[in-house]
Amino acid sequence: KWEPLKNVGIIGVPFEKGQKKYGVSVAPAAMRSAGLINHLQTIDGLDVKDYGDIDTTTTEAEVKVDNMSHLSQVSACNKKLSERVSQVLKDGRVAVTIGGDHSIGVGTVDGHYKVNQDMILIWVDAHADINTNKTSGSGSVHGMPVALLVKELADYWPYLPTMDWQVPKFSIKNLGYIGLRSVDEYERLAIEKYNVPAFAMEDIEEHGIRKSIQHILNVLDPEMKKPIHVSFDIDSLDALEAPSTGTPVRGGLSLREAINLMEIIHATGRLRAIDLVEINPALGNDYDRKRTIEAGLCVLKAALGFSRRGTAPRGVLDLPML
Ligand code: EXY
Ligand code: MN
Ligand code: MN
Repeated sequence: KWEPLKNVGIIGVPFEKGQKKYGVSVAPAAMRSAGLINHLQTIDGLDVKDYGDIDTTTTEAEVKVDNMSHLSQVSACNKKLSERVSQVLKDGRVAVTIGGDHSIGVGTVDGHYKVNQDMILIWVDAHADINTNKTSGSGSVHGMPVALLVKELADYWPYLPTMDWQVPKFSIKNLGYIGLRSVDEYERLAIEKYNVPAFAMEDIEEHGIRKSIQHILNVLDPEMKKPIHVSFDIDSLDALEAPSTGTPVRGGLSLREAINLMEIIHATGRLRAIDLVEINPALGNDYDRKRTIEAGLCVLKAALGFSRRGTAPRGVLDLPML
């Protein structure tokens, strides 16, 4: 009964304060000039609306929270983003969010949750992004969004000024991971404590990408009736496939695995939101940049229904005659 939504809404988030390197905020513009909208419009029957970029020019005063950089900017950006994502979903469109660093996952998931309380979340990443400010080695919020989102970890945070708009209600029971290969000690503890279905690279080696995602979907939603949110960090891909990213880790997903993963999720008909984050066009050479952006486009296209088999022209039954 579930059919893939044929309408999508694009949101750009030129934000990079969730980590320390320059450049990840340029990704929405780089993706647009690489023809993002046109690429998606070539997908059979897809209606693409561009909701533009979130205004990330903030005037917020800095707030001081131990081992948490730029919290007020992260908060202000995510508040706007959350509202925009909710709006796109209420318009009946799949919310396609182009980051930006992964701290923007707070806004996308919050905005999605406010519309679909039964949503499940697939976090595709080399990293688990489930540090608190007490467990993080970097103080960068892009390593913390999952811990900010889930209600089970709410008590592990101090009071966070400026974050009152975001009340964590999403349950960690609705979260699954794919692609992990750089997980901090306390992150691993959290995964084990809450029994989060987490397919690290060695699990994907063992089961293959199809069985891995099918297992996660089956654990999170055995009745196959819940809306799906995919938060796709480009560093889930092998560093050879996506070199232009701030925290690359070698030995990751091949582009073929990632495309197949997205095709499988598309085929459920339940994908309602996808984030594409951590593309940093300022890192590497021209070739790295082009390769990384193309990989991102391939992932989005697969998620939104592009078929590698090709698609015959609509309503046409024969080849053109002489
Ligand atoms: N776990 C490390 C930290 O918390 O600093 C690295 C996090 C990298 C986060 C990236 C983008 O997914
Ligand atoms: Mn991430
Ligand atoms: Mn990552």
